[in-house]
Amino acid sequence: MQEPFRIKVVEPLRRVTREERERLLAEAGLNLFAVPAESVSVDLLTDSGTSAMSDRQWAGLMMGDESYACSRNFYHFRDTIRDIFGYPIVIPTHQGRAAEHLLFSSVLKSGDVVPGNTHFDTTRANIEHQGAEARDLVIDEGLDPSCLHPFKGNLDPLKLDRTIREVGRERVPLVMLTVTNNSGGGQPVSLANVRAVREVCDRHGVPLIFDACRFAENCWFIREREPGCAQRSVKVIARELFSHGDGCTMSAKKDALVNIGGFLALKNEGWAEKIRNLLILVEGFATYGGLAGRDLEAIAIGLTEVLDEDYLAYRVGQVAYLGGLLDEAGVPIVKPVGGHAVYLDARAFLPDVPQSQFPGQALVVALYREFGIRAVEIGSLMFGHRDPKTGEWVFPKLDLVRLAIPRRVYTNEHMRYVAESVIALHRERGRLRGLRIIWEAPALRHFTARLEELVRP
Ligand code: PLI
Repeated sequence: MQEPFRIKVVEPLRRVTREERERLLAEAGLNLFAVPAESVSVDLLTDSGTSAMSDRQWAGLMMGDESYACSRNFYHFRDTIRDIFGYPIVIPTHQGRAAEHLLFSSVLKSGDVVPGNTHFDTTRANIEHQGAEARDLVIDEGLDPSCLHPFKGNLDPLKLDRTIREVGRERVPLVMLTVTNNSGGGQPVSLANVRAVREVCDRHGVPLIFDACRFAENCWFIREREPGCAQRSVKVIARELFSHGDGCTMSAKKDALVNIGGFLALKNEGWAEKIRNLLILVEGFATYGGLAGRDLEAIAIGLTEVLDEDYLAYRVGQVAYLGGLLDEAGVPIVKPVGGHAVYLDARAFLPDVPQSQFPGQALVVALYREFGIRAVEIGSLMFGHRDPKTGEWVFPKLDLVRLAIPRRVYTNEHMRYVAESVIALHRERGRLRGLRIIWEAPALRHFTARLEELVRP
């Protein structure tokens, strides 16, 4: 589908030579988070905070009311969220992880367990920061990169029930459902699954909280794939989805089409007072939460725009276009293609590089060195850790490379360049080497780790 917008402002891309990229990679310790963005040709590191805002959103910035308390924009923000999500309590935060931090510091205690489909890295880290355990219970199909299940983000209700029984209700303060399931390949969760998860939660009296980062893309998939949903609007589907939950966290940097912002929304007051008190301590007053009034306005407008079905058809279509080109050429990708990104299956791409040598990161390094494309590893570097009891390395089941597509930023010609580059790399895959870590931080190591290439035996 053609882009349902025309381009009013452009940002030039600099040409970067292979020699320059080689030097920058060496300086960055083979970590793409340390490479200057200006030296990247197509930046697919993340779809987070990288959207192009619309003319209406830019106009909204000019309508910012920067009063300290109860600014006009807060009411627009709050009412838009109430309208879409149906949760009356709306707490702005400066981004998604701040909402997670506020929620988890207010409701978790050491030894708790938080079941979810697949926790995103900041979610997991914030849960672990409280001494609790983040437990991933995605359906088995979600762990098989080639399985064509339409809702591979679903949380397995049986595993959930078993987990709550095993650990005891008192150690499970909430269940977290991430839509779409980012760490599991950007795969959607079905309405039927949400209802089933809700049933299990009700049986045990456990609240259900959504991580709503990519809710519109998730609801688009529901409309496209779930029986009985084709005639319903994405907004109506979203209302039903969230009606089964007790609240949500959201990074507005995804499906609110803005460059910064987030929120926490709740159905009832239970946890809200404690959260608001903490908000005032660490983020800001309850009506701005670390954001400017103009940011709240841009989010309110973005949340409405993201539900436009022409936009969603184009958005999900562009990601599918890239995935289709790669799949046709035999490049191993996670299928079906997710909502915001195409995920390369690094273990299948580089079968000779063991997980202990970070096949995903090896691919990420080669994509930048050869083609100036920046992607992100979601695999052994991000999630690998030593078992606290045995000291053995534990690696995730999937080693993925995510090509995340910023919203409304790149054209399909950019997508074709990316596809041709990945296909060329796939042909040359025998030349790629594994990596080893030479420095790492104790948590979220993928952001700052330094690595080097292993010498071929
Ligand atoms: O980057 P934040 O703090 O606004 O949001 C954190 C966050 C929470 N949940 C999920 C599912 C995310 O995807 C997420 C952030 N994602 C990033 C940065 C990404 O690159 O996917």
